[in-house]
Amino acid sequence: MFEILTRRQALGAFAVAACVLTPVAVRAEDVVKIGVIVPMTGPSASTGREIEAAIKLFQAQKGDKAGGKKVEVIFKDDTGVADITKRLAQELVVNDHVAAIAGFGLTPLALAAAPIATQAKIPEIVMAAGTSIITEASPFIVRTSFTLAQDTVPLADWALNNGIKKVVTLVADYGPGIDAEKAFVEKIKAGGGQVLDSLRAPLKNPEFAPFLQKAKDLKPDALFLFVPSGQGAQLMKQVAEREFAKDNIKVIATGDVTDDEQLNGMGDSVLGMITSMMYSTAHNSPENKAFVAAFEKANPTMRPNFMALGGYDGMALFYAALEKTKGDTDGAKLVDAMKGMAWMSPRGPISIDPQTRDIVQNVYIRKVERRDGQLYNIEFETVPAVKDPVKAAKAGK
Ligand code: VNL
Repeated sequence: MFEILTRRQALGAFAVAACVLTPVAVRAEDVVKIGVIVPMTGPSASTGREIEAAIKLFQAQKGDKAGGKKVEVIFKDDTGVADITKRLAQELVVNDHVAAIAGFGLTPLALAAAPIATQAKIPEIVMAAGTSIITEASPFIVRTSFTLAQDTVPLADWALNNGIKKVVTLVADYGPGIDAEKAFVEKIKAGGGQVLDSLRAPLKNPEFAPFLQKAKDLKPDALFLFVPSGQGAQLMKQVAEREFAKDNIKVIATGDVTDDEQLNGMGDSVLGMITSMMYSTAHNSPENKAFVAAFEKANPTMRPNFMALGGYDGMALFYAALEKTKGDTDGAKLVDAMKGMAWMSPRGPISIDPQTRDIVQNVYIRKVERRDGQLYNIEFETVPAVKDPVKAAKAGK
């Protein structure tokens, strides 16, 4: 029903409306945009979906404000193609005026964006890719994922301590695979072990069978594996067909292979498999239990894997940096704020190495077990506060 308002009533109503409206209407300069470029289609689509889900969860939990600014996330699908990553990064800088770019599902994609971050002088938060060299491609790169060497060296130590002397390695033939191979081979040799062969399978449409047969024929104590997230199920199916256990050959890997996102579908043949990684869905901490419960509630068909953590913690880092600069989006100031930042993640305690801008974190040795009818990577040993060994070795020289 309409009533005719007195002049005083009308003014009062207007004042109330103005009060209500002011905090809602956000001025353009109070909005900070971050462009997240990930593969959401193509062979690495699960990496993009995990990161997107984790970032959305972070904002649902913590709100969209940091350092007095409203944080707006723009998601872009690069389909896993480096030229597209680069073009999207350029568009995000030029058209959307983003304060940072983030994501990067594969090493070549992270590297393709590096010159854009350098030119635009904005942070590039690497949430997935794991080749050591990446952080050296731009002073604006900060990493919240992991490096392959970081996860691999503790596994090589475990192998040496568990009677493994002769090994064969099989990795995906590109940056992170070569890093994993190098880290494993160097450590095994330094520990008095023997490397019978180092095999590399193509990254695209890999056919693992001939490599696995060759590895089996060499009769090592252990076969070490790395393939990127998304390829583990296919690899482990072919591993199962060869029944390595019958020849007393242990199959060990980085956690990329027994990826939580695919693990449950791999079947009983992976039971007992030993891997190393910086995150397991089954990580036993109150922070992780709360994280997994919230993630699975928001995404009932998904399990958070290590990629989700890269996204979640990358967002935490961006928020914390904005808080520290009090909303100043100057890229160099944001990167400076990120250096040395330390916090408790669902994966355990983490920090950003102020010298290298790489992540320092625990690495866990795990065993695949069935719990409540589901397959999980159950952690049984913790190597605390591991730095990227490649950069640590360079610094020591
Ligand atoms: C990379 C490393 C990608 C580890 C991954 O999954 C992974 C990379 C997509 O640096 O390309 O599990």
